Amino acid sequence: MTALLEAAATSGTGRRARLRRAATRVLLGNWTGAATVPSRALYPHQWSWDSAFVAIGLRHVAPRRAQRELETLLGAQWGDGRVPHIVFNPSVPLGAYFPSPDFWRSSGTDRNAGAPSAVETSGIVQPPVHALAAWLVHLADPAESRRRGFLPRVYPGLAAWHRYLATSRDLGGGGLAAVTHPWEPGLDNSPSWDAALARVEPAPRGSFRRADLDHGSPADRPTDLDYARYVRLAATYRDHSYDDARTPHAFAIEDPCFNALLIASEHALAAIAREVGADEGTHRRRAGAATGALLDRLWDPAAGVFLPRDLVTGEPITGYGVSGLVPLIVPGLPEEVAAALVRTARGPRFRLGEVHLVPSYDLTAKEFDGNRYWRGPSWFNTAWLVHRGLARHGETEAAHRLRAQALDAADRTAFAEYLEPYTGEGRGIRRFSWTAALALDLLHASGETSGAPDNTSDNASEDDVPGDDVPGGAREARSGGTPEGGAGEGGSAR
Ligand code: 2M8
Repeated sequence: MTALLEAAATSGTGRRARLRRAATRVLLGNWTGAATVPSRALYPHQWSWDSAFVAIGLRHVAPRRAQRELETLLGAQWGDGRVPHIVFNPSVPLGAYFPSPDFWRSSGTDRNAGAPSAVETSGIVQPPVHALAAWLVHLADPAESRRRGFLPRVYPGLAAWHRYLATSRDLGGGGLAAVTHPWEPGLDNSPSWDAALARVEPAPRGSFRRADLDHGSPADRPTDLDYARYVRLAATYRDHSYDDARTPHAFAIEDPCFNALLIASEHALAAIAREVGADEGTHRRRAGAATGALLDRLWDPAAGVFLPRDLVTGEPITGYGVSGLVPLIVPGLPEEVAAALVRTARGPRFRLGEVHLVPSYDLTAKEFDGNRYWRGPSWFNTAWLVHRGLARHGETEAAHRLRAQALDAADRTAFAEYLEPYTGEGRGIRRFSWTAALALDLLHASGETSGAPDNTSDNASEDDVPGDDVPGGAREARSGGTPEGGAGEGGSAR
C-alpha cells in the first residue's frame, strides 16, 4: 500500500499534480498582497519582467490575481510611459536590497520623466513581456477578464509603454529599442556586455554596499567590479533625471531578446486592441516594421544567431548568447532564419537536448562559467521562450524534450533560480517565482494538469498572429499545432 502511494506521488499524473501544488505554494508564499516578489530573501520587491512571467503561470490557478499582478506593476508606470524594473515595497527595510529607493530617488522631483509620487521605483526598465502576459492572462479566463474590464484597463498603459520604447529608446534610429544598463535586458552579467561595460568607470570602492551577497554565494553572482560599473551607469542616468536624450549613454545596446519580446508583445497588443475596440492595425504595422529592423540590424547569417549591436561602437557584439536564440518566438520569422537558429541551438554552443535546458552563454567560449549567474547557467524563463519558439516552428520533439527537462529540473531543485547546464544542479536561490510560474504554464501546455481554468479556446489563439504583415512568414510551420496538442498554443480558432 505504502509503495503504491509512493508510486502515485512520484510518477505520472500524481507527480505532476504534486509539482503543480508545490509551484502554486511558491507563488502564494511570494505574494505580498498586490504582487509577487521573485524571492522573499534575495529580491524582496516587485520586478518588471518577473511579474510578467509570474502572471503567465498564475493565470492557470488564480486568473484574477494574475490580472492584479500586472495592474500593480502598471500602477507604478512613469508619465513618459516607462515601466520601471523595480517597484519597491515600502515595508521592506532599505538595507534588504541594493540599490534601494534612496539610490534611485524616483519620487519627490517632477524632473524625473513623470515618475509616480506615491510609490518608489527604479528608473531603468526590463524586457517588455507585459502585453504578451496580459493577453495570455485574458485568454485563461476571458469571461472574468471581460467582467473586470481587465484589457480596457491595461491597454492604455501597455500602449504608452511600447510608445516609450519605440521613441525615447530608439537610440540607434533604426527602429529597435536600446537598453542602457546591463540590468535592462535582464541578463545582467552576460559576457555579451563585457566589452561595453569595460568602458564604464567603476563607482568608487566603498561607495555602496551589495545586499545580494547576504543571500547568494559570491561564485554564483556578478563580481564586485561588475557591480561598481552597474552603480556608475545607474547613477549617471539618475543624475540626468532619467532623460534618455540628455544622458551620455556609455552603454547603449540593441539586444535581440529585448526586441523579440517587444515584437511578440506588439502582436499581443494588436490582439488586445481588437478586443477593446482600438486600432489593431497600428500595432501590427509596428510589429512588422520592428521585425524587419531586427532582421536587418541584428541577424548574422554566417553565425546563425542574432547578435546584439553596440550603439557606441556601431558594431555587432560577437559571441553566442541565449538572447540571440530568443527571436525564435517572433511571429513571421523567415523559415530559413528559424531553421538556422534551431541548428545553432542544437550545435556545440548550446547542445539543446544534451545538456540541461539552454545555457545562457556559449558552452565552448572561454568566458563560459556554468555557475555564475548569466555567464553560462541555464535559466527557466529563457528555456520557456525557446520552448515557445520551437513549438511555433513545428520542432515538436525538441520542444517536448525541453519542456520535460524544465519540469523535471523545477521539481528536483525546489524551483531553483538557475541550473549548472552540465550537471543540472540548482544554483542561486530556491522557491524562485518565475521558475514556479513557468513550470505551471508548461504543465498546462501539456493538458496534464487538473482543476485549472481552461478557457484558452476563446475564439483566439495565444499567439494570435496573422503573419501576413511581416517579412517572411512561418505560418505553414505553425499550422502543425503544438508538440503537446494543447488547446492554448498555436492552434488558432480564428
Ligand atoms: C536579476 O537582476 C537583479 C537586478 O535587476 C539583480 O541581480 O539584483 C536578473 O536575473 C533579472 O533578470 C531578474 O529580473 C532579477 C529579479 O529576479 O534578478
